[in-house]
Amino acid sequence: MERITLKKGYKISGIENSNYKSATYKNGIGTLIILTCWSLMFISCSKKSTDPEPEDPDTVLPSVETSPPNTNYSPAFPGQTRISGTKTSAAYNAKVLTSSLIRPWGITSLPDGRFLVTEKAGIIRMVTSLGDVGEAIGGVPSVNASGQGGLLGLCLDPDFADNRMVYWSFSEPGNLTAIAKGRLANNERTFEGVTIIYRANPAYAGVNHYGGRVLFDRSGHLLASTGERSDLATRAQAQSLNSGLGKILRITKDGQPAPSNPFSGQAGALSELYSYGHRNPQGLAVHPVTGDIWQGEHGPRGGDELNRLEAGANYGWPVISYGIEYSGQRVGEGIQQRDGMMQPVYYWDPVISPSGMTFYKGNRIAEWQNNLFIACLSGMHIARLIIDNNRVVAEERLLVNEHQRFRDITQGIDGALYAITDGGRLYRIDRG
Ligand SMILES: [Ca+2]
Repeated sequence: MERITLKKGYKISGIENSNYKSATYKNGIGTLIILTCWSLMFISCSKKSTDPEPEDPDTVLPSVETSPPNTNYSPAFPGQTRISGTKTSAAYNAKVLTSSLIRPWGITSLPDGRFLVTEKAGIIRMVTSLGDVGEAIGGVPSVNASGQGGLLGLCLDPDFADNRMVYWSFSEPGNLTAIAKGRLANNERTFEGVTIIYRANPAYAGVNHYGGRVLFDRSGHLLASTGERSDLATRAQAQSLNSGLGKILRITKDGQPAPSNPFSGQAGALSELYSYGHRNPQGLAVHPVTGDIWQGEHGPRGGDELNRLEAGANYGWPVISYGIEYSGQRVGEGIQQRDGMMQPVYYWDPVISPSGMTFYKGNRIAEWQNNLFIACLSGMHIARLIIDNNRVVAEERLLVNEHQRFRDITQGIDGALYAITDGGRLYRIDRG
């Protein structure tokens, strides 16, 4: 397929056209633009020393998705799925730092350049930026590691440098998503004063869809994602304001509802809810410019979603979805839009299984600035999304040749990206 290079062309094509056919340009116009860009390159070369930020040309490619969709559902707006592809122009490489982690699930960056990593079986370890893996840190409450459960996501207190507090999500025997916190002891061998600060009730005897990410927002409150526990018996609770299932919760460091929450004081609603109608959200990230919370969730067959969260909003599951049941049946009434329910910013059909995600805030690769990177399980790649004006305008798949189920990704203090895989690897992805 022909590749056309043009400056910022994807922004126009990405928003106004949903597929490559319309995203490509008529050859004459394309040639003109290429010639213009070529001329501009000569000009920019000659004045490079006076131009502090020569912009890289952005490459518009066909959509990265070439497999047929599971449904014939139409997107709600152009560019909501199968946006134009793009390709990082800077050289970068991915190095395996270690392969000896065991089912790692969450990774977070410490101020000194090391990392804390959770393992599904119920362990938190320190890992250095060279890939040296430490012993299990003590003091962690036991988990139910059956099915999709276990020790899940983790994050540091915004004041970690002073208070050494760490927060993590896990499936507590019983059986529900819970949030714990503890102080990393000075000797780094144990967590001190560990307490379980929140439990997403009701408990349910299934072992799927726990959600499991935790993240501090800019107001210093802790966001936690919970799944609807997968089964038809509990699924509808994603729409219920008095259930902790299928939600994004916003709590204080002590596990109490954050005071400014949208349903605070409303009869019949849990005050800790921030948004609802979620299926199995495994990705949370704060946009580095807007401060908005972006969220990724596993959909049914063909309905993985990227959402931008608004306080009190209903994200639709299981009433609306772009996917179908794995059996092939429609979900509910088989509708994709309804008044009062938020549309995903972007969706994937077939699914990629989006798990942990992070916005890139480093300067190692300038063109990645403020892009969203999503660790994908069944997709076996890292998705790079260029986002402009709250829309996805281009998509790239990174590390596809590694054939790994990527579970989480974070940025190190060195400005490189670090990603973990179900197979036990830790990658550093950096300028090459
Ligand atoms: Ca949704």
